[in-house]
Amino acid sequence: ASRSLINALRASKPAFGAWVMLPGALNARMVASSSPHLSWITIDCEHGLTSLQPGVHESIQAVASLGASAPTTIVRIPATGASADGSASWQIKYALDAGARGVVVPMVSTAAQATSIVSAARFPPKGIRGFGSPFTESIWGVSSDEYLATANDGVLVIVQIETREAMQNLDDILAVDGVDGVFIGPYDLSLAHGYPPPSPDPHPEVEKMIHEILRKAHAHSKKCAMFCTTGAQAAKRAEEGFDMVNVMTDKSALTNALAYNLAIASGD
Ligand code: 3PY
Repeated sequence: ASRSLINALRASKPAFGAWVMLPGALNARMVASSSPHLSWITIDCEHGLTSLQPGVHESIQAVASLGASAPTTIVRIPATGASADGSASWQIKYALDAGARGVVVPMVSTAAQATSIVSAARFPPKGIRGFGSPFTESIWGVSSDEYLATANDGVLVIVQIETREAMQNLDDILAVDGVDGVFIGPYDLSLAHGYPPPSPDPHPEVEKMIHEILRKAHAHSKKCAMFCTTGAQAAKRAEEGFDMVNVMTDKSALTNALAYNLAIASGD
């Protein structure tokens, strides 16, 4: 169901997800209907090809039309924490107005940035989110009043830890009230610290940071999410205690499956 991620997190079960890089509502719906093991999808507007308007609206509507079996849909916005009071703020509004159940904000480096992001995602008096989208209630299947009453607690705010500054400010970021969880970006975290990107596993020094983030997130009672590229890697991360584990992207699912089957077909 569209609350499947929130239910899994409340039950402290690892929730597996998939990353939507390719554009189009049909693609998002196909990813969303791929497996009963899928609790959530992230529509990636940072590096992926879905536009915030109208792309995210169309994709979320298409996923929601799957009904009770739909995974929870969250959106990664393009703007980073550095613009927490500017672009990130209105991009969070666009994503949530489209009916997203949560936002992922890249490269959040300070507690002040995290505080602004929480505020952008919550209606007053908790935050500064404006009310007025005519789309949210039909996607959530509730009345407009009910949406207003439940959205603050029903929307996940997830900040990405993937910069040097974020590692220095980790405890302060994790202490911000209203941040539901942190998402580790192993590629950017590696590059920011002068290590090569994971291939597929991160450098041992990056691995230490990943485990420090996991440990500290749980010490602050926050959820910890990890980006993986294979099912085997995702199973290992779930075993290690990560709460949300991205298994792979739609783009790599497509190209890997084609390459694998073409190799078999041609006797390679
Ligand atoms: C990273 O690894 O940097 C990510 O943000 C995952 O897409």
